[in-house]
Amino acid sequence: MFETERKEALMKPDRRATSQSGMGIIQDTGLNGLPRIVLTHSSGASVEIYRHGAHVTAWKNEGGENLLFLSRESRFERSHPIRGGIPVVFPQFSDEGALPKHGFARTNEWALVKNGQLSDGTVFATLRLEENPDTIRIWPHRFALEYSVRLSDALAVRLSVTNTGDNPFRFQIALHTYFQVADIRLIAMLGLRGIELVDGLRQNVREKETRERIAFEGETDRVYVQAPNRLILSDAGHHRELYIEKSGMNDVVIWNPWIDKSVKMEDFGDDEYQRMVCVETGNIAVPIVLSPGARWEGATKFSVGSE
Ligand code: TA6
Repeated sequence: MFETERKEALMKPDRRATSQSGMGIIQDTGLNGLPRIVLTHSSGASVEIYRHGAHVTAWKNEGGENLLFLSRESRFERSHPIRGGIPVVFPQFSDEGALPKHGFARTNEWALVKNGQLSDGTVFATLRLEENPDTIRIWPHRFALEYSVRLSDALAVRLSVTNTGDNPFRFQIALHTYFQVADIRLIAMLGLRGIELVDGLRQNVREKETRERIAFEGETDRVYVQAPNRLILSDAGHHRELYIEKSGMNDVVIWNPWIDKSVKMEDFGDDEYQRMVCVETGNIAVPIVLSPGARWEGATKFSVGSE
């Protein structure tokens, strides 16, 4: 599919505004004057992407409801990651190394390198980040990250990493996706029974998940290692299910800060834990080692069904 995108994009002009029937792409300035890309699909669905961090901040259905969570306290500042949406985590997950937490991809400005519309009506934008003096200073490797966001009746995102340098490097990578839910106490994660988990709240103890329906009753911060490629987030309060289908990404993280952690987060409302959950897809437990010239890619597709 992505090869098709590459070919078809070459055929399509690069539009700077919406094309016929309101579909297509707009580039404007969003909050705090940060450059923003808005993709609109013929169904009325839309996606907002800030070039700061290649950060998807909204995935709106035809009714205009944001299916992703975005904190009302989020700081749209170049020095700070946006709180909510889909943060891109690279080359380090969390504080599992010497880099800034979750790495530097989410606090660098990415370039829009391609956009267009496929014959099936899918609209897409591709963004790119390469090494720069700031990244080289803390992570002495040359790389090219490409991030393709495709909107149809689903939202599909694909990440690729190319080692453009002369030495191998290792990295972790993840899409740290925040979903908006009606009530955290009424949701459940399905499909993780039997999967090994690493519990970040219990000194990273490892154990097998025994539950088919995982409810959220407190702070939750767990990595599921080698998780199934298709998972379901049941959002009973909205009478809907969110389907998460990953490829090339081994692990899944589920996270909710709950009450105490929410109060400590200055870019997150004290009560907002009730209306969000993170379901993250990526390669965390086993970092990837990339040889010079080699390329890795992984993808995740999000879609919605009624419950
Ligand atoms: O993905 C879970 C996690 O690592 C949690 O431990 C929590 O710190 C969360 O990420 C948010 O991290 P951030 O740096 O965005 O505040």
